[in-house]
Formats: sequence, C-alpha cells, structure tokens
Amino acid sequence: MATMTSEPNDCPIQADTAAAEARRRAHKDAPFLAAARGETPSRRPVWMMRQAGRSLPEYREIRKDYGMLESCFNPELLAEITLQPVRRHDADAAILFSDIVVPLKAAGVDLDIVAGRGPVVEHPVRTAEEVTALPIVESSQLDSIVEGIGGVLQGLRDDQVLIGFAGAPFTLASYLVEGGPSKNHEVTKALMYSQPDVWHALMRRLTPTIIRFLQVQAEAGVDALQLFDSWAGYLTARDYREFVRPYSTQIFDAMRAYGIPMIHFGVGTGELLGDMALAGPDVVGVDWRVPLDSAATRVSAALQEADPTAEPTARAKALQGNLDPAVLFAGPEVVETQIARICAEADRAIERGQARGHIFNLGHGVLPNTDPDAITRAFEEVHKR
Ligand code: 1CP
Repeated sequence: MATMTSEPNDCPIQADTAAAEARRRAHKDAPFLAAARGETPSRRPVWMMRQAGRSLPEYREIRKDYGMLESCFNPELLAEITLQPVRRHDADAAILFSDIVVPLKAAGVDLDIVAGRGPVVEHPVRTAEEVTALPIVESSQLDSIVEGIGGVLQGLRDDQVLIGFAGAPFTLASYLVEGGPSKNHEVTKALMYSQPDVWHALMRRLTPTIIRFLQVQAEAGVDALQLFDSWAGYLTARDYREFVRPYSTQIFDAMRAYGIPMIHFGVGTGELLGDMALAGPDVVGVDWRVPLDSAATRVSAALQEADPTAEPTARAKALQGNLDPAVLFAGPEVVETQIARICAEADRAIERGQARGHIFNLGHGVLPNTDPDAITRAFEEVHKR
C-alpha cells in the first residue's frame, strides 16, 4: 500500500511499501532480526561497522584498480565488497558498501572521497542561496545501488540480513558546510548558532534526499536500516534537540511504514542516548565509552519520561555495540574478556527490562590496520555467548 510520508520540503515522497515487501527475502531464523525485535535469537548476532574495507586484503586488491566512489556506483563491485566480510567472518549482517555522501554525489553535488582523508566538497554550502541550490536526489539517480543490492541479496544465506544506511542531516551537513572532514566542526556550529534560519533551511533541504536514499534501499529489499549521526556527539543535548532531532525524527517517521528494524548511531553520544532513542529508531547504537547497562538505563529513562503510560516493551529499545575497535589490537585473551563483559552488561539490561535485545558490534568502525584474523576470532567468540 502506498502511503504519503510527512513532507519536510515541497517535494512529496511516496513510500512504496508494497514494492519493498515484494523484493525483501523471506528469512528463516535470522538472529539479527530476532534481537532487533525483542525476540530470543538462536545465537547472539554480530556485525561490525566498517567490516567491509581496508582491513581486508581482498578489498585492497579490488580497490587497487577502482576509486572509492567508482566502487560505490558499480553494482558488481558493490555486491562483491559488501559480501567479502560476511563470507570471511560468518557475520549475521552485511552492511551495504556505500558512503553517506553517495546520495549527494548521485544528485550532482561536486564532491569526491579522497584516500586517507574522506569526503571533500568542492563548493561548501554556507549561505541561503547555496542551500536553495543544493539538489534533491531523484530515485532514478540511484539505479546502480538498487542493482548492487540485488546482487548482495543473492549472495546471503536466509539467516543473514542486509543493512542499508544513510548519514543523518547533522553529520551530512558537517561535510557540506566544512567542505571536508573536520576535527571540531566549528564552521558548521558557527552557521547553526549565528544563522539558525539558514541552518534549518539546510536541514529541510537534506532531509528529503536522505529519506529518498533510504526508501530506494528499502524498496530494493534491504532488511534493516542504520542512520549514522556520527558527529552528533559534538553537540549539547539542548542543541541536538533544537537543531537536529526534528529532522532525524522526520526520517524515522517516514521510514517506519516499511516495517524493517531501524538503528541510530553516533560517536561520543553518551549524553544524547535518550534523545537519540526518542528520534524513533528500534535499536540504539552505543559507542565504547558507555557500558551497555548504563546506556540502557539512560534510554529507558528517556522513553519513560516522554510517555509514562507506555507499555513496558515501549519503554526499552534493543542495543547495538560496543567493543572499542582498538581492543582488537590487544590479543585474543583481552578481546575474549572484553566481549564477555559487554555481553554480560547487555544481558543484565535485558533481564531488567531496560533493553529489548543485543546486537554485538564495535563502538565505532573497524580500524584500517586491524588483523582480519582478530576480527574473525571476535565473531566466533560472540557466537559462543
Ligand atoms: O563496512 C562498511 O561499513 C563500509 C560501508 C561504509 C559506511 C557505512 C563506508 C565506506 N562509509 C560508511 C559511512 C560513513 N562515511 C560514515 C558514518 C559511519 C562512521 O561514522 O564511520 C561517515 C562519517 C563517512 C564519511 C567518510 N567516508 C569518512 C570519515 C571522514 C572523517 O570525517 O573522519 C571516510 C574516511 C570516508 C571514506 C570511506 N567510506 C567507506 C570507506 C571504506 C572509506 C575509505 C575509502 C578509502 O579506501 O579511502
């Protein structure tokens, strides 16, 4: 059934949930889906952010001949790179090989992903005129991603899922406003504080592009979605609520019609976990700084405060996380001890009714020099618990 989503801009976005259901594979006993939905999984699900990429020799081999964005828009490469870590580590989830700036590139924004640096935008967006000139992506500009997703789905077992993703408005805006990666996000924050009208116009302009990128993935058959607000942790909770959350909420509201689990994650967001949970995801991603049982207490307190009459199951979310990526350099005994601690913290939160499930992950992405065998061993260790 086609439903109209809340429209932040003057460009209506239809959600074709029937197409999404037709493309999505039937699952049998998928641990990721069980954990995300608050059911008991047959084993503890695990995947790692940035599991596809430079830690794998087979990835570096492919990338010798192709640029980063070239790989993202090539359906065969996209499918192969997405599947590499799933085969090697027996992951419960694949994450689409793409980047948060892909929908902007597809829409015609002049940007590149520079090796060793990240996304670089040729003409930064800092004025009302530049915001208005920012294109909104059309579904047809993302056809190669749809084709790539089809290839990934063919290569997965029916207990494994494919996670699609997008960057959230704040994190995406940071690259557009700064013109590239930033340590302190000072140009972005200066714009937000000194010209709030321009800031809100930029958020309104980005939101439909993000929704469309996610809809295209949902309609191509992905099983779950993750919205990355990687750099939101640079904001105070007050600023997050005023300048960011309304737009992330619109995105979750628009995507809920597809009925697939949605994850929200940011780095250093310990102080924002409750607010990020209120934006509307089913699963809250936690970085390594906050133990999962403390994270669960923060999330459930925020949900309870927002709606004291809610059913007990609506007062908790599933959690995803949260091994420090650096621990993978510390040897198998340390990794084993840390995994045991994290699983115990998650289980405690579930027993208390403050979390609905646990999807094991790192607290941020795999670091490029990580030994792939250390990653495989970590997956095996999680599956024992
Ligand atoms: O396995 C996977 O996770 C691969 C798919 C993936 C994802 C989910 C890539 C490929 N990028 C992303 C998301 C992404 N891109 C985020 C959110 C997740 C996170 O916090 O890590 C962000 C912030 C970006 C922006 C970006 N793209 C950076 C960070 C720059 C900074 O500000 O510090 C970088 C280095 C890139 C390039 C990139 N994207 C992906 C890869 C494999 C690479 C490296 C490309 C190369 O080989 O040079």
